[in-house]
Amino acid sequence: MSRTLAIIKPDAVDAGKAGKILAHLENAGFSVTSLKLTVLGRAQARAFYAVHEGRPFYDELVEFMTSGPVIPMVLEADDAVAKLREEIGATDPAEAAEGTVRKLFAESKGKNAIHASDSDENAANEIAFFFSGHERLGVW
Ligand code: FUP
Repeated sequence: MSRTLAIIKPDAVDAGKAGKILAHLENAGFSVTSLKLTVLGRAQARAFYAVHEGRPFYDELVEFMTSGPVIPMVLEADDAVAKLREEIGATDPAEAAEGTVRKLFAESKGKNAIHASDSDENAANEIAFFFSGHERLGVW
């Protein structure tokens, strides 16, 4: 078993799709081991996406990710990082495979419903970014 971080993004939360996305992920075989609803501040969003700083979509991405509540969660499964990347589909929903979260629930490449960590190292850092101490199941 391993863990990864997912974030249901503001477009999906605002559209009332969070429950359906959560059910989709549970049906796909993930266990939710931490979860919260929160709002990202500007500095937090900039730091979370620091790897994209300087790219043309960066400011819009930060603006979008701070535009409303997000739902970060820790998901556990065998090979969780790769499994979740497969379940969410391509960044642009127009290119995402049938049955993936982005194909089913995303609006556009920018407003694409869900984030998923792309490596075990990033998963560990991103989990620590959102959840600390007793918020991380198995840590207390
Ligand atoms: P992904 O790992 O699929 O979430 O995609 P990236 O890490 O490449 O990009 C992070 C986020 O930046 C995407 F979810 C949406 C946004 N983005 C754009 O808006 N336009 C782009 O061309 C690329 C990414």
